Amino acid sequence: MDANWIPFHPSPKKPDFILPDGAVDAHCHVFGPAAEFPFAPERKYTPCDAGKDQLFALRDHLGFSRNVIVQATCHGRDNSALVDALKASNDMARGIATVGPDITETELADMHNAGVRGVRFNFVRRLVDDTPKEVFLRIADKIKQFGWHIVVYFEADDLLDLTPFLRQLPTTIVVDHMGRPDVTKGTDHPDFQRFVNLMADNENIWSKVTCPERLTVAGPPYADVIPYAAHIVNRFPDRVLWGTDWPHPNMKSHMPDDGQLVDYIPKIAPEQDKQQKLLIDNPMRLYWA
Ligand code: 0GY
Repeated sequence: MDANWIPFHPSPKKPDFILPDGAVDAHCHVFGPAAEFPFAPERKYTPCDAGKDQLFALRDHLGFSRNVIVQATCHGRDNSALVDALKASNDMARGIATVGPDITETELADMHNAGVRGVRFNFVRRLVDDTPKEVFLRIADKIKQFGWHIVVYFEADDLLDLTPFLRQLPTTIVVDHMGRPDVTKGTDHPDFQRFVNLMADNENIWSKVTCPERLTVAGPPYADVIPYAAHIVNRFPDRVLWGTDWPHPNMKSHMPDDGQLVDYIPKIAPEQDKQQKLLIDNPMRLYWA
């Protein structure tokens, strides 16, 4: 692993918040293990191993029932570690893959049978090289017949430029980490309001209210991020997802305790009906229907 890599928390606490039966961790990854699933040559980072057995053990420890595993950029377009985890999950995991424009219908069908339900388009420059929009549109055209959706990851500063492209996508779109707002600006700031308006204007756009540990300036327990996530949950309760982001790639300031992250959930969704939607109804509709 990279010299400055911070490995995932070795012994997260048991959450104080008891997750409802059937809760879905809708954003997490697997890394390797590299001996079995080598990292991609074009990767921008080399992480520690964090395989499916460790992910499933964390799921059980925290009280989740299911996982949605998102292909991590360190594996490039080789989705083998992801598919292996899905096949081992006993139907308790779904996946988001990364594919190129030359992916065939047979390859997509095989991934669908393994549990893949979408692709990720990544615009974060420190993670991936630039992909032309036409390439993404070709991929979108191929995957839509499978009923898949598209997960997009971008920085807040890129939202304005990306909006016309997002409007062109033919599927449900899930935005990672609320579009990464700058939490020093306030929820009324035009930048965050631009993201809120994007969701208000486009009913096919969902948001993961994830990664307070990435967005925070104050640090744990992430009080400075709560108003942003609570705002999105309140306004769009039927289009939000929550996940741990284990094993937390590229964290530089600190490594979160995953149990403490679960304790953050009732702070952004205090009402039981909102928790039910966030943790069960929404991810089940999108991934297991
Ligand atoms: C995340 C965030 C990051 C990394 C990746 O696939 C990835 O490498 O998603 C990041 O570095 O911000 O969602 O896990």
